Amino acid sequence: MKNIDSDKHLRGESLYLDDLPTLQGSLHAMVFASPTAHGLLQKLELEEARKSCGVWGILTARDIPGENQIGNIIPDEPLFAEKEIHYRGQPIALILAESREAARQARQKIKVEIEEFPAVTTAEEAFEKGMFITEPRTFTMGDVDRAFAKCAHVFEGKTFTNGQEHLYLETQAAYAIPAEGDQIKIISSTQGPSQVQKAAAQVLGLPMHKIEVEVIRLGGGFGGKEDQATPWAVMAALGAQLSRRPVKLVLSRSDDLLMTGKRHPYSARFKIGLDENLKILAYEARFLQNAGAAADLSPAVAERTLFHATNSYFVKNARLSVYSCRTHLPPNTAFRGFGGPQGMFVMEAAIALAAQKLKIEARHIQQANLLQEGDRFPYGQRAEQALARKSWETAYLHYKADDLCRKAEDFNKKHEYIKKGVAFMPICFGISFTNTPMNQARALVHVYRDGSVGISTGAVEMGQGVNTKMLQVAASCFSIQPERIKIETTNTTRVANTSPSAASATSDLNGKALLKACEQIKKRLLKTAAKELKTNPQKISLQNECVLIDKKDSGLRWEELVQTALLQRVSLSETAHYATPKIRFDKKREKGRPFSYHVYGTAIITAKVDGLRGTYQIESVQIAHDFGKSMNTAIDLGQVEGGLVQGLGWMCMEELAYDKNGRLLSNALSTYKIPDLFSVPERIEVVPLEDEGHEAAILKSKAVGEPPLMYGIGAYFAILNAMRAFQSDLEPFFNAPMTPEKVLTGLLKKQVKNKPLHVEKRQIG
Ligand code: LUZ
Ligand code: MOS
Repeated sequence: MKNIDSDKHLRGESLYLDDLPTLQGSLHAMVFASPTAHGLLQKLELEEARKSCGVWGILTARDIPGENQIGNIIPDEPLFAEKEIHYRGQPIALILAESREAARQARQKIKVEIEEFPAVTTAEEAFEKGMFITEPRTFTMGDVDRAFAKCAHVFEGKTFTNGQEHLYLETQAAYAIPAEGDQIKIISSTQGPSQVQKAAAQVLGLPMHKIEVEVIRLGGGFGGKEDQATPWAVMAALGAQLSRRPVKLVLSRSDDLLMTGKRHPYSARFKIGLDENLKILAYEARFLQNAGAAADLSPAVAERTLFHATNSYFVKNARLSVYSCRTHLPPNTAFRGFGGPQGMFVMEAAIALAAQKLKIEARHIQQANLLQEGDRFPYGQRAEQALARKSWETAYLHYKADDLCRKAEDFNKKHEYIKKGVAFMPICFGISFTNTPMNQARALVHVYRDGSVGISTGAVEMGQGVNTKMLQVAASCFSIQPERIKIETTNTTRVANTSPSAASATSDLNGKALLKACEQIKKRLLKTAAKELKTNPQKISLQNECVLIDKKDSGLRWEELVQTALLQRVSLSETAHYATPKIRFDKKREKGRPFSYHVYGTAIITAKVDGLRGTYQIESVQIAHDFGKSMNTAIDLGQVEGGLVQGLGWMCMEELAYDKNGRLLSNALSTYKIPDLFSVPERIEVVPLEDEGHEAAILKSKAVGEPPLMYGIGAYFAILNAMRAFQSDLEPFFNAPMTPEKVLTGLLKKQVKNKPLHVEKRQIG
C-alpha cells in the first residue's frame, strides 16, 4: 500500500502548521536570543523595541506565571535566560507583534549588555575543566585488563565525530490559541505532544488538563523535535496566555539553525585487543559527549552510545564509559540513532586501525567477531534471533562481495590517480526506549454508524509513514477498505501521556495498542453477527467487508453489521493500552534486558576517490536489511534509503563549525552541505533478509526508522580504504566527516614529504 499522504504531498495539499489559516487577531512571535555564548546579562533595553510599530509586547522570564523551567530529564534549562547566559542563541525575550515583519523590526531595536566570559566549545576542554551534565556511566563485561594482557595485538587510537544539523524541511513552529477561561490549545510541530503539554503547564502555572496539544503532521523531525519543539510551543502558549490572543511562532531557517541543538559531537579514545585468530578479546572505549549548555536528552543519548559501543560484534571483555560534557553550545539533542551511531563509529575505527596495522582487510576482523545466537551484549542482554551473521552472509553472497573486492583491486592496479575502496558495515540496533517506562502507548478507535472508522494514537506523522502503517493495522483487523479509515491528528485530549514518536518504536508501540483496541471492537461485532445470523461467534469471520460463516459469505456486509450493532446498543468505540513486555534495566548494575529486540543488517559500500582533488563518489551501497516481515515495503525501503543518505551526509559532507566563541559558522545552506541528488550514491540496492519477523514488532514488521542511518558509517571507511590504496602505509585518521578537504590533506601529508605530484600527469579517467 502506498503512503496515504503521497498524493497530497505531491500536490502540495498536505497541511503543515504554517499552512493553517491565521485566525483574526493573531500575534506573531519572534525570539530575541543571546549574541554571546557565555556571560552575565547586565542590561536588557526593551523600551525602544516596545514602542516599535505594531508591537503588542515583549515577554521575558519575569512575565512567567509558573516556573521558568523546561528541562526534561534534568530541570536545568530556563525557558528564558535570567542572569546567566549559557550559549549563543539562548532565548532571552519574546516579541509579540501584529506581523512577522513588525516583530523583526522590533527585534533589531533590542539592546543587550552581557559581561562576556570565555566559552568552552569542545568536549575535551569541558572534560579537562570538569564540566559535566551528569555522572559518567560505565558498562563492563568480563575482565578487561587480564584480557588485554593475553592479546597478541593491542592498538590504541582516538576519534572524533562531528555533530549534525537536523535540517527538517519544516522549521520549529507552534500556534497557541486561547480557549475558554484560562485554557490554551497549542498546535505544535512536535514529536512529543505530551512533553509540550507538561512543560507548558509548568511554565504557565496550569494543570495539564487545561492545555490541549494538537499535532497534524511534521515536515520532518529526525529527533530534532523530540525535545526541542517544546520551548517554541511553550513560548507561544505563554504569549497566548498573557495576550489572550492567538500567537504564532515559526522560526526562520536562520533562527532555527542558530538556536536549536544538533546531533552530539563525540570525541573518543579506544583500545582494542585481538588474538592470533583476529578474535576481539578486549575492547575499551571512553566517550566524551559534547552535550551543550543543558541536559536536554543528553544523558539518555550517552547511555545509548554505550548500548551500541560494540555494534554487532561479540566482545567478551569490554569496558565502556561515557562522560556527558557541558559546553557553551546550544543543548545538543536527539538525532536519528540517538548516540548509537557515535558509539558504533568508534568500534569500526578500532577495527580499521587494527586491520591497517596488521596489513589485512577490516572485513576479516569484522567477520570473525559477528554476534551469534545467545552471545551477551556488555549490558547483559543476550542476542536472540541474532541475524548479524546471516545479514553478513546474505550481503556477501547476494552482491558477490569477493568479485566486488577483486574488481576494485584490479581497478586500483590500472589507475594511478583514482582508487576505489570497499567497506563493510554491519549494524545492530536495539529497539525500545532505553528508559523502560517510556515503552507504552495508547489508541482510541471509533467505528461510526456508516461503517467509517476514526483512529487516534500517540503516533506523530513526520514523513516516516506511521499513519499509513496505523491504517494498515486497522484495515487488516477489520478487513475493510482503507478508504473507510481516517487517521486523526495526534491530540493530547484523545490520547494522553504519550511517549514521543521516537526510538524507531512508534509503529510498534502505537500499532500494538491500536490492534488491541480494534480486536476488542471486532470481538463485539463478531458476537453481534453471530446473534444476527443465529450461529456461534467462533464460526464468524470478517473478510473484504463481508461477514463469513465457516468461511462462506453470509450476505451480511460490514456496514449493516455496524448498524445492527449500534441498534443493539453495542459499543463501537474502544481504547487500549500497550506496554512492551519483558524489558527491564538496572541502572545500578548497568545490566538488564533493555531492548525488545534488535535490528540487524550489513551494507557494502564502494567509494571512488580522486587522489589529486580529494573528491569522491559513493558508487554503490548494497544492503542486506532485516525488515522482519515488512508490512509496507515501499515505506520501509524509503526509510532505509533516507536513513542511509542521512548517515552518509553525517559521515561525508555535513560539517558543523563553531568558532572558539561558540558562534555557529555553518549557519546557512551555503556553508553547510547536505547530500543532494548529485552526491547520493549512484546505486543503492536493498535485499531483505528472509526472516520470520519478531513477535514484539507490529505485525512482525520490524522497526526501521533509525537503524539504516548507521550504514552510512561504512562510507567513511570505504573512502579510507581507497586512500589506503594510494598509500599502503597511510596513517589512518578517524575524524568525521571525511570531507574532500580531509581526503586531500590526508593524502598530501605523505606526498609532500616524499615525492611531489607529477603535475604533467593530471589526466583523469
Ligand atoms: N529517545 C528517547 C530516543 O527518549 N530514548 C531513547 O532511547 C531513544 N532512542 C532513540 C531515539 N530516541
Ligand atoms: Mo528520535 S532520535 O528517535 O527522536
